[in-house]
Amino acid sequence: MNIYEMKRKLKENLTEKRYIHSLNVMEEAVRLANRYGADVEKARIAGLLHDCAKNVGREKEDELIKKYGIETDEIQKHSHALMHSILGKYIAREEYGIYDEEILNAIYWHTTGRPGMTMLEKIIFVADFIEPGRDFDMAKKAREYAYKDLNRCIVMCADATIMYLLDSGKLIHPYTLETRNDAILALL
Ligand code: DGI
Ligand code: FE
Ligand code: FE
Ligand code: FE
Repeated sequence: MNIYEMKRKLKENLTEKRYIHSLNVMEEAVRLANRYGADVEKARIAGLLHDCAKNVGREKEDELIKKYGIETDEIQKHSHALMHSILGKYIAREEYGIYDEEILNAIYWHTTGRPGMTMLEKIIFVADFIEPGRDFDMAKKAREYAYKDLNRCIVMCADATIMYLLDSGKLIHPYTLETRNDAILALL
């Protein structure tokens, strides 16, 4: 599938708002890849497709988890927000024909991050948070650092997510905490 076909299919499968967000993340990811010397074409595809599972719907989500034999832990199972990045990897492969493991992993890890992220994984994690459509305060602050100090920017993204999760009483996945700790350790 070429990028135009991917865009057409994605547009059919996402809400308009989510599709625009995806295009924004794609463009931000390309800018970050240029800045940090990552593979620009991989960043473009991973950015475009990172949320491809976002609007799947609950029933279909359960069906696909079974179909692809996706293994999840207790916390992931109870969070649609966490499941969409995991399921996204499988949808990108099965429905968009993406077989590049680096791209698939960047999609898989885009919500929580993980310790020891690759540059492409960091780029998608950050691009998702700072794309121009995100206009909350923390996104503005993180945007200032994205092109100066990527690890510091990751700390800011993780902090904002953790504060939001605490504030709304949601489960915090250990990966979310590990991402923050790993990025802080990288600053020391
Ligand atoms: O899909 P997007 O909205 O573009 O962004 P995303 O994939 O980074 O997802 C953000 C959502 O994921 C946000 O509502 C917070 C949630 N999230 C991130 N880390 C965790 C989490 N939710 C839970 N329950 N636990 C986490 O550790
Ligand atoms: Fe997402
Ligand atoms: Fe994110
Ligand atoms: Fe996103």
